[in-house]
Amino acid sequence: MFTDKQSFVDAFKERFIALNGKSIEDGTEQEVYQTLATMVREQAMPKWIHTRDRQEEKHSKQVIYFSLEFLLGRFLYNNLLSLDVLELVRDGLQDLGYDFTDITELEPEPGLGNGGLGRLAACFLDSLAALSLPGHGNGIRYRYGLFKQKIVDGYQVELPDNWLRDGNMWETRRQDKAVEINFGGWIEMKQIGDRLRVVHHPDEVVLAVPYDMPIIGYKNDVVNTLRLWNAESPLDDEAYLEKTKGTYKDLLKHKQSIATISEFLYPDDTTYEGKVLRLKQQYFFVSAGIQSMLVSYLKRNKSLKQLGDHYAIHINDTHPVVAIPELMRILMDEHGYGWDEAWRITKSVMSFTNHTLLAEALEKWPVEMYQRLLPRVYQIIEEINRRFCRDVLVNYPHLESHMGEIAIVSNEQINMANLAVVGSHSTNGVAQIHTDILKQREMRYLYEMFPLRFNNKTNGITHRRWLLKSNPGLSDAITEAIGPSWIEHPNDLEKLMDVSKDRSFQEKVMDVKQQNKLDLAAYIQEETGETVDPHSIFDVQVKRLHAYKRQLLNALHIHALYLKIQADPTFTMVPRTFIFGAKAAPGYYYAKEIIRYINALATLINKDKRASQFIKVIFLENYRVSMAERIFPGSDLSEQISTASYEASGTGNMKFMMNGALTIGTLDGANIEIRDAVGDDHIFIFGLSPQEVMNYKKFGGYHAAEMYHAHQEIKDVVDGLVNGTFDKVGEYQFQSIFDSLLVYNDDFLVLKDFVSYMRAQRRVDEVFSDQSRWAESSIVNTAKSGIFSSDRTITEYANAVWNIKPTSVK
Ligand code: 4GP
Repeated sequence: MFTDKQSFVDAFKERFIALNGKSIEDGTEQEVYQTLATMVREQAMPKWIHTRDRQEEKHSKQVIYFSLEFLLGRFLYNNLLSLDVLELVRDGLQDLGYDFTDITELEPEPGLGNGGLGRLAACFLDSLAALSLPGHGNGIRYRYGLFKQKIVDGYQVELPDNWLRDGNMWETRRQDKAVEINFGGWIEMKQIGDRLRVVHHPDEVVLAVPYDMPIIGYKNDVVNTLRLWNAESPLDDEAYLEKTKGTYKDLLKHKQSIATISEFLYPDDTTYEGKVLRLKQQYFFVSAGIQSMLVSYLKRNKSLKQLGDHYAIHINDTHPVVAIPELMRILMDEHGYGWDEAWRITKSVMSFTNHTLLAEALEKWPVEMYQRLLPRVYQIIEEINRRFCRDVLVNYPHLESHMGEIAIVSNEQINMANLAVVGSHSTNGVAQIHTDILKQREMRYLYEMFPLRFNNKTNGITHRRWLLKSNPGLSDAITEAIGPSWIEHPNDLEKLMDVSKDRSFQEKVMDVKQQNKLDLAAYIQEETGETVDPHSIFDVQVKRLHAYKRQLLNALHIHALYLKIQADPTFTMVPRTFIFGAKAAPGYYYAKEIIRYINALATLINKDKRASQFIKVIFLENYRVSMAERIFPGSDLSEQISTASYEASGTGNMKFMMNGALTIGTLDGANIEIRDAVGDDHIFIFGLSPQEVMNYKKFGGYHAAEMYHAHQEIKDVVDGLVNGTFDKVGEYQFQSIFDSLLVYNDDFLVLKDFVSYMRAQRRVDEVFSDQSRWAESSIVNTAKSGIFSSDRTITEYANAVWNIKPTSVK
């Protein structure tokens, strides 16, 4: 244990020798990182055990957050912060001759998620621990996280992310807690004693071995657990050969086939592929998570009747929905409960969040695949469906004609979202508008049947990582102005409203922003070799690349500015640096073409002497959590420009806002709530409303070609995609983008919103030219961002969905 700088330095030297067998003078930075992480772990271990003991002792109800994705980012810095030893470690390392930042950046980044949904899960774990709530994560220990992105001649190239190569300092393998998972095979009804029992004879058994990671609460001694499962062979090698009478080659094949279950995170956040393997992954971590939950529950309780008073399972999107029939199976087949009792218990435990309305992401599984891979689970799904349909016919006969839409099994497919609603006690959307659309459109009939199950929980972000850690300059300025209470009570940021018009505070905030922009400019230089003007507006769009998020609209605006600069020798504007970061799913051709377009614009413009005086375009490759931490603090303008009604919530929008960037955005997702919080004067809203978009989608009436012919500016940029403009810089044309707009009638209404977007951008220029006005808006954004802390979101889930209470461990 270390409590001050000197005790840390002494302990460090000792540990370094013990771990590395050499003195610190001969050490590498990697060894320094590993020694430090080991020491931090040791500091957390007793608290980890203590937290578990206290939670058990107090019979605290626990929530387990089941998620196929946890986009965690690095731990070291946050762990030091939470353990309240950050300063002394930083100073101690300096005394030892090491740069703290260099050391923390050696930590491999667990990118075990695609985007919003996975990052939200990570923020939730942070808030659960910070609020002393008994809440843990359950997921997969992917050997490879989300791919690493390289841009080669404008094209995205994917490389594997071998994040475990040098080991993961935060995990503990818990072999003793391994459980078996059964796949395939056949089902038999067997008389055992006086009961007829279902017996499953699987044809593949996989061992799920948990690796636990401590989730350390902010200065409260709480340490919760993220349990990630690794797939392994249940038999040791000799036993396998003995049992199967196979050869060594068979053994290797068998091991490889099992290992693939926890090998890769699927690099797609809107579609599913590699179907069987993906289904295996889902069942694998869900069954393992439920089994291990029941093992610890049954240590202290005999009956499972009150399971719902002790545990909640949260189903993060449709991926873990198989938890519902799996818990039913265990309750009935392994513990002998009857259907009704098992159903009551299951519903009391389960709750579900939907994260997107995109049809391709609302999973439907072929019946045949389920039957083959999970024969018993499928039987249960079929029975749930049968009872549900009967209920509809008896109690809601007018819904009979909609049966295909609301049934759990229809058209030879299992509708996982329907199963989730029917088999849980709570379904929520992630922003008010998204929940409203779920209720009124997407799930209107289920809503009619179960109105009380539906509720909204607007997303949030952890202000500890996204402000306190990533923006120390602004954090200090805030604390100086209003005191430190905001760190524990983020709503106190509101106190900044009192100083939003104060000139000296405005200057302070703008100085901090300028310094952050200089840092970001230096990072851009390092990453891309481009020099950017730190006094230009840093206009940033960072998020997954998807047509509905409309990076294209942003790119067309840049293209239009370029054409204006070319055409008008007297043209002038407030200089802008357009910054992008985005990964496209490897199989998503169109998204990759947009990346190529942005990079082609960058080549065209950045090389052009005159144009680059006004605008520059930067595409930062391999956008990830650690990069995001460097970008948000240095951003002026946050691009949240999805087609209204398509973005469920967004969370990047909240991170920008908290860091004092102003939003240019559509009335979509949580942008609406951001607008409501800051007021119209402090945000740039443009474009169609959600209702207008939904009307176009439902009734038609939008003709992209009309926009093209009516506005010369639109015609010029759209033509620019294919008229040889990019030949100048050796790039190919962008025919598929051109076609998406004009031949396929612009699904995401990019051209429809173009003029309004251009106008909003000119308003941005105007406001930015008045630095005091901009500063005030920036302060208002930070001041109003407290409600977007995930502490607020988690408190709402804890009270209204999970019914869990803080358990102090001090
Ligand atoms: C995302 C949504 O697209 C985003 O709007 C939301 O903020 C986030 O979930 C968290 O709720 N969805 C996904 C996905 O990442 O894979 O569906």
